[in-house]
Amino acid sequence: MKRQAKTTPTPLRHSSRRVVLASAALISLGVLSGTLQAQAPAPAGAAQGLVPIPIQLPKPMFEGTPQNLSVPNLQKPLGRPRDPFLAPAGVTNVAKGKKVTSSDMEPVIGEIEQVTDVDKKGAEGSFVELGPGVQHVTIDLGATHEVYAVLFWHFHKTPRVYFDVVVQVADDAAFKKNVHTLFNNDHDNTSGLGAGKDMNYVETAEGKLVDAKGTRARYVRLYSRGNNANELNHYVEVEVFGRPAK
Ligand SMILES: [Ca+2]
Ligand SMILES: [Ca+2]
Repeated sequence: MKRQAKTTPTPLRHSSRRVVLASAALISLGVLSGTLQAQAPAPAGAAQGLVPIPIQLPKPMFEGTPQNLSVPNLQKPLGRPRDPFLAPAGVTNVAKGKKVTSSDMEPVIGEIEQVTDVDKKGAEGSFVELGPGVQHVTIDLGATHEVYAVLFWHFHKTPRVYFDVVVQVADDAAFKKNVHTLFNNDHDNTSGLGAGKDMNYVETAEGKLVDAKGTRARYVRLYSRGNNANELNHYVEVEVFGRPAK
């Protein structure tokens, strides 16, 4: 009896240990494949006919991303280049050269057309400066598009955080019809567009990329409310990656 009692649980212990080891192996395989996927996402998306959108980044004006900015709810820098963003083949920057209107049509510096003029340089002369407080720019894509990503640079000459950034798309210029909010980091609803859960971020030459998930829209609007250096609002460029809706 004593021997049986002693030996019977032994195989159980072994087999449960094997299960634990097998699980650990599976978990590490999962982690490994996750890592591989992050480094080379094209093959994963290729099965669904997805390819990286053709992003061309401007020359960086500073190294790295400083973390000593005293801004609450600030997203940690990724510490490496952003992963390629996948969308259907043929998706391009459909905002290029498109008409832009703004809550401030008489900019302090520059012209409103600079928002979609393809110049993404961080230097003086390559950004438009809008007045203080809540301001927005609205891009008319000219027709309904499937929008996959909105990529924008407020300013990247020096590291800055722009406040209450909200990105919306709609069917009409007045933003009454079929309005979708794609990004909103106005957590306390200062701008009255609803409280958002997105984080503050530091502007860099990579720009801010917002996933638009193929939403159908004709108009794209971006709001901001000054930045950590001054009360003014700036835009270097806004790109909208999409294709005409069928
Ligand atoms: Ca520009
Ligand atoms: Ca706010």
